[in-house]
Amino acid sequence: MPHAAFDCVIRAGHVATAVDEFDADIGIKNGAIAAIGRDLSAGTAEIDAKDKLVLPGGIDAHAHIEQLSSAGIVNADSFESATASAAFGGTTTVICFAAQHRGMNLMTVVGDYMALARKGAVIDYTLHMILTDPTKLTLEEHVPALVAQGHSTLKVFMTYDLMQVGDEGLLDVLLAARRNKALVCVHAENHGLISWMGKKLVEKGYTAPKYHTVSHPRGSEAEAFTRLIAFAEFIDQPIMIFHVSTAEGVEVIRRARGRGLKVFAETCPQYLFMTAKDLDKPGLEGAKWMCSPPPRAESDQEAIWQGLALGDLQVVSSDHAPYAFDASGKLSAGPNPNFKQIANGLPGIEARMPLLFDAMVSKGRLGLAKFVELTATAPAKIYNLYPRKGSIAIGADADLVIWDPSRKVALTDGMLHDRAGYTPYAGRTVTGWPDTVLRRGEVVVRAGKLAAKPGSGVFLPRAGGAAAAPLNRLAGDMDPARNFGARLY
Ligand code: DUC
Ligand code: ZN
Ligand code: ZN
Repeated sequence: MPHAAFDCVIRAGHVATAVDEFDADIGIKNGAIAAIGRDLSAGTAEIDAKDKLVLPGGIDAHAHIEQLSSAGIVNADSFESATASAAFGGTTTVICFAAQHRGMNLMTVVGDYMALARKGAVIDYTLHMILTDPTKLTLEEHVPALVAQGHSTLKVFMTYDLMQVGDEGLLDVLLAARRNKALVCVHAENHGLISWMGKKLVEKGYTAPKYHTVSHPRGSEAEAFTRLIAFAEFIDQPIMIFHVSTAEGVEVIRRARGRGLKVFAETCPQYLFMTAKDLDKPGLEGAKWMCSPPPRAESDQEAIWQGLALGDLQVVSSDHAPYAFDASGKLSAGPNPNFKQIANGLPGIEARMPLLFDAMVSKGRLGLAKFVELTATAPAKIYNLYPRKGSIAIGADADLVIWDPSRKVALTDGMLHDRAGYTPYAGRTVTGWPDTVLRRGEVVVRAGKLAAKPGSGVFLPRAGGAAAAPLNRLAGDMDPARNFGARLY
């Protein structure tokens, strides 16, 4: 019997990319897309996608997995549970973190997270390296060595007592990134404002989870974005601003991009679908909706949607950071914590794509092509995974989601596959859900069952790529031609 031309054919689906939609069969060979056409010859396996959409597997570019927090607690998920949860939600690539805490050796940290991922991941992965201790050793020896191994994003915090790097540390990291052609991702909020407000609120007895939102004044975001962008322009280093939550923040980014700066920006479902009012619950219940920055107002949601529509923001990631509602997570400081003692973060790796599909396609905001762009193609391009990931094209990895656009799913606590034990979206019904998910041509989810083995995900080494390339618009004080010859790069 002659060999089939394809290992698998996905037949008669409605294929969508960030630019096109068409009815076609997709032929898969050796984990990659080998043919897109009508009436392709038979594959060894066949998947009927009639009345379904065929979409690129999602890329979640911001997820905290098995990560140790500065307070010493670990996220509820293992690599296995987080990536399985991702796959059930239609995500086939994740960018998670290797988190250096102060005093830690970055080489060891990255090695440790890589070992965890290698053991557990069921989808493909790559890392952002969190730097909280940007010493000379870290920046001049470890960062170059790790970038050469394919770890080409550095992440820094401008807030959190034990994580923030301060203005000089931020400049040091921006400069190291420029030297190594890496991108810098930033959690940008004004530390002093948040720290001061947190203390004042607790001092006066305002300790419930809802006061977490008040302790992160909205202006702390625009101020930090403005300072960060000034520093990035000064060093001539591209940046990605994580989890934009306010209208003013969007405005600052729009102005910077209008001046031609390489400022990329991300938001998350919590800033599109939740508001500060979600934290206003009896007792400690509001802790389940606590994340930083906090959810804001409906007017911010609208401004963020507009920012996505106009391209000021390019990516929607989950910022998955699950903590169980018990002593292992949200209540780790005891049964009666004030909001400052409660871990920040929400589960979201599985709900990200369905929530966005429901809003963008089923309810019609921005449409199917933009959904694909925000959830897969744009993160692939910015993080230099494209064209291997993020689209449906000949030669690309066969990371494909066969999506049922009409399936209605009521979200409830416990129905998702992460280990938080709750979803902040419980009570919502979404229309559209992933049916079958393939990663490099292998079925990883089918009929509600996981079919992939732990450790079957692979590491995706990345260089910085086009997004991380500087503009070569040197600030006068950094330009030897204009600073009396001082060479600072
Ligand atoms: N905020 C962060 O900065 N990281 C993880 C989760 C969160 O809410
Ligand atoms: Zn953050
Ligand atoms: Zn985060």
